[in-house]
Amino acid sequence: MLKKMMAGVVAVGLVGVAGTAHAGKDLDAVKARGQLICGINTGVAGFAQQDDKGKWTGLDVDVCRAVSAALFGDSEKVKYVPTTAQQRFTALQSGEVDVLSRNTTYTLTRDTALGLEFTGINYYDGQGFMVPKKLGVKSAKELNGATVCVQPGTTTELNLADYFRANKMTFKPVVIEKVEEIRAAFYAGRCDVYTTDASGLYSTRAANTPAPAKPDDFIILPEIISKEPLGPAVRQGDNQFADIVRWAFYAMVEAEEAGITSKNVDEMLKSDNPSIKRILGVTPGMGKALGVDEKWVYNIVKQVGNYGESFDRNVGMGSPLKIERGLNALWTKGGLQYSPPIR
Ligand SMILES: N[C@@H](CCC(=O)N[C@@H](CS)C(=O)NCC(=O)O)C(=O)O
Repeated sequence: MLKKMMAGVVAVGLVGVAGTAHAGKDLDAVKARGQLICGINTGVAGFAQQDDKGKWTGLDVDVCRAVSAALFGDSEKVKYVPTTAQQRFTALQSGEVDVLSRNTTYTLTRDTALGLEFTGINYYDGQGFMVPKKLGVKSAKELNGATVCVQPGTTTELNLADYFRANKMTFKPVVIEKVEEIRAAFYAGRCDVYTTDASGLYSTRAANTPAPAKPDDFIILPEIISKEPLGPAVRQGDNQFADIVRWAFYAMVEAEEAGITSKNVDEMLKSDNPSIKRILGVTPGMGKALGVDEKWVYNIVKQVGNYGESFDRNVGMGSPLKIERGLNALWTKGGLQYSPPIR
């Protein structure tokens, strides 16, 4: 086994030295198929949701679309595969999906032991608690003894246990895999508290509160108990494919910073700014380096929009969720969204 691994290491090393790396097997498979298979969640409004015609939209869906635009010049060459929190890693490891773009927290063990490669962070989040207003609870510190609804296979489950232990409180978990069932359980009062990423709480409250209850009947407590950097991931083993997924997302962030939008991108093709010319492929080189068409960023921005446009449309002020940019603002505006230079 060790010998085999060493042989692999030597082979990889040689390819690297020779600089003649071919597209890896994942990228080859995607290209041969002419379609990207993207694992998404089963339905979290603003992140991945399906309309009555079967079309998926959302912030996580836009990452899939950006990768498709970079690869095929067309953002719609994507097959979407809904995955629960528990199934998602197997779906990626087994090759059922090429990429996972599904409110998945980037952690050490997922990046190593699970064999994933995270390619960016498309939403900086943290875990929160939602409770019915009528409980009169104002702080998570008042939750001692509470019944808490939580999805298995999540960082949520782990943080929940840590938080209660650290604060010397107890809780009774109600563990339910399917998101629609956990929502139903919470709204039916089977648990006092629903805990997940704050984005998921905002989304659930805005889109899934069943009438006659109103979103305002529920509050999200002020404590954010964890870091949940959510981002796309691929399997380890195909660096070029990982690079394309990584830079497809960065391109959206870089475009926002450069002021390139889906509305002005055609005008921007005429810009004299050397950086914009490079980003949009007017000055060639970046596409070649990544192994995609020189118009890759143009295609992403024209068809999907820049990161700010995607954020506003799906989860921000242009959406029912009305989430503030907060940590997801560009670094130039006090946030954490930052793309390494496209050069
Ligand atoms: N970010 C956390 C939680 C992710 C997660 O699965 N959250 C739930 C609640 S918002 C979800 O997406 N459910 C949708 C589904 O199961 O399809 C993780 O990576 O473990």
